[in-house]
Amino acid sequence: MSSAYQIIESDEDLYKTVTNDINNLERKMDKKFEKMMTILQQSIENKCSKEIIGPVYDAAKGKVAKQSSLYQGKHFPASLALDGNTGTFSHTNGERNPSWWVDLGRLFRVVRIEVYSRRECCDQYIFEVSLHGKHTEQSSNYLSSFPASNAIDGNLSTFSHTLLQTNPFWVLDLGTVYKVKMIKVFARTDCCGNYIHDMDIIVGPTTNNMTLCTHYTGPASTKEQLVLKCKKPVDGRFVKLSISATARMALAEVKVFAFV
Ligand SMILES: [Ca+2]
Repeated sequence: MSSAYQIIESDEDLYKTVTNDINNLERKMDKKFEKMMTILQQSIENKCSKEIIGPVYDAAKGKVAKQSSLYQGKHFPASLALDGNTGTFSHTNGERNPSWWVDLGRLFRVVRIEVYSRRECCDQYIFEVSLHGKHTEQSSNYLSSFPASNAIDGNLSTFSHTLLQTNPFWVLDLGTVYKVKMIKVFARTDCCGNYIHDMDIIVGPTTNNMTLCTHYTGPASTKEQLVLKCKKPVDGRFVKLSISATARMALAEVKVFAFV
């Protein structure tokens, strides 16, 4: 056997040895890789079970909500849409692009948003129409210090007052049409509550198109607060109180309530 053949034979042995070593190494690496992948997979699954696939819950409960406006500047805040009670509701003013939003406090993976509409609408709710800054008139002024606007200044100690005349009246312009259901009339607190009697309350979209809301015979007492409900809701922008007699009309305060 020549020396050249021995070298080749020796190289074959070396080749086999190296090949075996490589195969062994690959198997070890495969096992380690397999183990790493198993650990990684378990890690992902654990994370998913806690943060992604975990139990779905209401992340908005108790969080801070806001909305683009409050109805009449004070009613139905955004938080009423998160109080867990479907009998209450949030409500904006009538406006362009109204919006409501909630700050969840941190990042969440949101999977579902449930929105509930008002359960009962809308005849269940009447609310005071803000009269601040609204236009008022009366049939005459007893004195300049008793203007018609004294009846909507929020102060029970000030009052409007007409002259003694036939069919005195007081009229309010709400600025927009409401579905009016109730009027509260506050008599003077110092005296003369009995000035309020035989009073018609009429409501309408224009002063030429008015409908009787209700009639109050009276007379009222000093400091009395009259709650006068329309027999049925009346769509109106103007609210007029008039006495069908020769009388004075004096009103400490008037409040109008309408359906939302
Ligand atoms: Ca007043």
